[in-house]
Amino acid sequence: MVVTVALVGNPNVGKTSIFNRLVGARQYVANWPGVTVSKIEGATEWKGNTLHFIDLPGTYSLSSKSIDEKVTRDFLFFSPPNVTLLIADSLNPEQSFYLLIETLEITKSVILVMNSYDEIKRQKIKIDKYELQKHFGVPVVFTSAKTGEGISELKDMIVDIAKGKKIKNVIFDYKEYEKIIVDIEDQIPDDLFKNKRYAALKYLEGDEYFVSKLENIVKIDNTIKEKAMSQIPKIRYEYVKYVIKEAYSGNKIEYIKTL
Ligand code: GDP
Ligand code: K
Ligand code: MG
Repeated sequence: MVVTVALVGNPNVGKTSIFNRLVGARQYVANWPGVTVSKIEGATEWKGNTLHFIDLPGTYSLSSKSIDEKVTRDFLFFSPPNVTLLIADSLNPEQSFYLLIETLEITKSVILVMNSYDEIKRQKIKIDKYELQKHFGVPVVFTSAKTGEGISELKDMIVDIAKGKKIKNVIFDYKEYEKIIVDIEDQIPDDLFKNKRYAALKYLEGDEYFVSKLENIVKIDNTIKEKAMSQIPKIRYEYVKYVIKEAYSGNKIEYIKTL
């Protein structure tokens, strides 16, 4: 089978290094339509399957505030790949996990790639894979783009996910905002968005695109909306901190002490 695989991650987490490990020299660069952001693609054969990779622009969020965020978000939302790799920096997971939660709101076919695992071992930090899997509802692969560790396991996992391997999904809970999210979802016409929950959430967060699509359709209290805009990212960060505390042990790196 042919599998399209997108690489998503914060800047500097090793996305391009992992991409190079996956595809070797078989890559080509173009531009995304209409913008001067590079579109890097490449393919590899793996156990009778063609894996086609797209290295998306590095981003901290998917709220489409910058061109890079918008290219990444629009690609995931409008041209969903079969599998998405969330490349995380294992040494600095907070922002990576935040982006993971946002990515999981668009697609459930995500693999959490815990990169720079060589450094984790060197610094004698322990990460419990099963805690990460349990709390995020995604399969986890530890990799090092430096040594090549985990790359074969990652390609096997990509094929498994593309073939429909079931993962126990976690529905992220926005607590007191759940009622408002459902209220907005109910006001969205069926033919407008397939993923109404995502549209509702992004509308609440003030995302330009979803606001423009929904501002004349959805009626909600303005004070609630304003509060939600700042609280929703906070709820995600609280959860990220909780998961890091559950999953990380051994030698503590500085940021964990501050959580
Ligand atoms: P990108 O911005 O996400 O595409 O990140 P790059 O692939 O350009 O890598 C950023 C930096 O991290 C480079 O200096 C890489 O050599 C380094 N790097 C990437 N992956 C690893 C890894 O698994 N282990 C270690 N130790 N360094 C890595
Ligand atoms: K790095
Ligand atoms: Mg890069």
